[in-house]
Amino acid sequence: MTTPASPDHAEPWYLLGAGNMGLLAAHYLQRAGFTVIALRRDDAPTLERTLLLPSGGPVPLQLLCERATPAPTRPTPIRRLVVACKAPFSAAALSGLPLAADATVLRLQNGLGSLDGLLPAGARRVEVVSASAVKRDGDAHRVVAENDTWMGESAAPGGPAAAEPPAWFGPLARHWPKLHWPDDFRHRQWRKLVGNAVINPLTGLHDVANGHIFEDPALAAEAEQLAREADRVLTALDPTWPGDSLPGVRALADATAGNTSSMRADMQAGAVTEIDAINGWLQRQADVLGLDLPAHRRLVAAVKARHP
Ligand code: KPL
Repeated sequence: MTTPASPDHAEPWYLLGAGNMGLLAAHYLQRAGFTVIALRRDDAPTLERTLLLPSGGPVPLQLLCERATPAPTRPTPIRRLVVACKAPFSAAALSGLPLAADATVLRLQNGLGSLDGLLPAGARRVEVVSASAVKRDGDAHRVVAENDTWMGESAAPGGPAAAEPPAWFGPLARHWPKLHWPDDFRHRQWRKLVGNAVINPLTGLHDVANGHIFEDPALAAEAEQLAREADRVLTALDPTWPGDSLPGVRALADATAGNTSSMRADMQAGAVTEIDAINGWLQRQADVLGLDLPAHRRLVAAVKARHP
């Protein structure tokens, strides 16, 4: 079911990164009546994928591809862009892209800061935090869980409250299950960040499922130190940060106990990891604040030593 086109639907969304989460976002955008154009390196006319939704059978997903799309459907410069590639590929993926000076960019990636310095000064960056889970299943992409997704523009700590949602948000939220624009977006984003900063490198380095961390006393102690260090930085950045991340991290590890974290999967595949956008972001904030994060420092070094 799609929504009839309105003037706001005339502007297509371009998609950078047609992986699990990028395809899910493209599916919801299409359901809401938006045209989605995939940015690909090849000359294929369309991108054909299959989504397996929890609520039903296979859903064919067909996206136009940029190089094969005629100019009236493919306006340039690009005014709306979803960035769903892995964080470390952002700079290469965005390089040379004709982005409008006031483009809207939806960032659907783990970690923080991966688009810093890469967008035009007037771009509107909307950050996305999702608890949904999508996995490759043979040739298809299985949506394991359609959980809450939050969008927002993180105001600087101590700055004004986050802005009102853009006009396209309402139509999209009618077709993207459990999509929210919360007032406390930054804290939600940070909670996800801390979860990733504890679970991802520990599961990657020890090659264990998420639930194993709190079953192993040594890993649980490491997790506690990582959460404490993250809280120290985040509280220094924003005194309203509750500073009690460990129970949330534990709940996330329990809720995803059988999962292979994205960093474990990357390390198993010998692929570049998102450590710089996750623990590295915390470390960079700590450096500016003059704080030391020994547990994060050790983990960043250990992950990079295995997969430079
Ligand atoms: O987001 C995740 C990831 O693996 O990147 C978690 C929540 C840890 C689930 O595996």
